[in-house]
Amino acid sequence: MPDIDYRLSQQLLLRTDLPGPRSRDLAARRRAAVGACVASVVPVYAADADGGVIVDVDGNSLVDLGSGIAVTGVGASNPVVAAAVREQATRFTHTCFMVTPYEEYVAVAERLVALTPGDHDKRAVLFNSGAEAVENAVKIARHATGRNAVVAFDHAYHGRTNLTMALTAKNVPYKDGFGPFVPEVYRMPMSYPFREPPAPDGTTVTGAQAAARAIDLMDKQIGVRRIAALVLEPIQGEGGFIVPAPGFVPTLAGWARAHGIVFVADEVQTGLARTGAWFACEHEGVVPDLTTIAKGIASGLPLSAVVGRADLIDEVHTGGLGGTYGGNPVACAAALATLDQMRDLELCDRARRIEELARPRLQALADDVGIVGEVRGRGAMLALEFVRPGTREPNPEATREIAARALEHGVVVLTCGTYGNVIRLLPPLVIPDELLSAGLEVLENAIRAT
Ligand code: PLZ
Repeated sequence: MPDIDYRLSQQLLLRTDLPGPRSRDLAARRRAAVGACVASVVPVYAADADGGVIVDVDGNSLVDLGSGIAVTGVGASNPVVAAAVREQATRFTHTCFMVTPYEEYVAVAERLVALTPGDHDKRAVLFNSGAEAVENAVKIARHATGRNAVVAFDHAYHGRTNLTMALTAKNVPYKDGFGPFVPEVYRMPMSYPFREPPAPDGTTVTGAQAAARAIDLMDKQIGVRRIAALVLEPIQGEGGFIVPAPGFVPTLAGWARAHGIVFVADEVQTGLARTGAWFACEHEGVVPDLTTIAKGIASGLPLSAVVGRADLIDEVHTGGLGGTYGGNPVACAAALATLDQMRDLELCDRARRIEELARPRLQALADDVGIVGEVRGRGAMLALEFVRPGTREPNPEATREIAARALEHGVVVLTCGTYGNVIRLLPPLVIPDELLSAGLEVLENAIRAT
């Protein structure tokens, strides 16, 4: 990564207990005005952020190991992105692409068509959120195939809208009491190497075998000719940073292709340099029919995309997809600048370097303490799964305690997982080495203290 001039000092510095007095005041205002249904991971309120730090309203400088859930890869106030947003906002903030189109939308589509796996004829359509991208991918698949059934996997997360809640696996907090959900959504077993029961002959289930297990169920329970789409995260995010066994994703993608089923890679969390490649599918040479992209693409301005086979996307009638804000010009300007910065700062390399720095430390710690069952992930998408000592039983209590302790010492980490027993690391890709190291040290101490 070329040298970066950070605007804020890249250091961990605590001036008050957390949350400080100003954060506590804001929390009181919030309780009286904001719906309690919206939760926040940390109780401190942000005032400024840059590189790998978030400065709160009390002047505490925290280490950010979450990037606002994998969004601010190029930093939360990247100067190139900020300048592009400012410039676009002074010209126009909105016309609606469905009314008066503009170049910025076309330019983002061109970039995504070129960047996504495969050199076949592709198209892109822009939306606002990850969930909206996934919904539209399903709409495209249903329209293009004339079929209804959609398959998602155990531990999957695809969003909070009605269709994407149905695709999402975990009940609390995402689905509980919010049904009924759309019909014709089927759930298949995932490849989860750490929690995979051994095969009947005692061997470890391979990715190809795990895929064959799902394929057999799809054939018997749904009927291959009824399936419009398989929707799969190449590495599951909210479900626990589950990296399927090698061969799982390519086997499913190949089978889908052979049966006219649209293979949708949900790269909302894995996409755009996070795993050390532009897209996680590249690690196994998988070329999806459709890819959903959001989060990192516009550094937090609301933008998402469905990108993929031109024959599928252009099969939908003109006017069939859209939305007032989809591909908003300010968000597109942010995306173009973000993509430039990812290339110019060599952030795919940087994500691999973050793994080189962090993984050996995390693994050494795991070997040393009894509660880390597995260290896994790819690039700057790494996780620790916590268990009760000597077992594989999930340990959500320790996980919560460690995350709280890390925050107390100024490091923002996120948890995830079906069992709530995974700590995930998603640092901004531009975090300097020393700050990453300081953040890891706090996390290591929190784990040892638990
Ligand atoms: N697909 C793979 O990770 C969003 C959700 C946080 P939106 N993940 C963070 C929460 O609790 O709401 C996500 C994802 C994958 C789709 C989505 C949905 O993206 O932009 O949040 O709609």
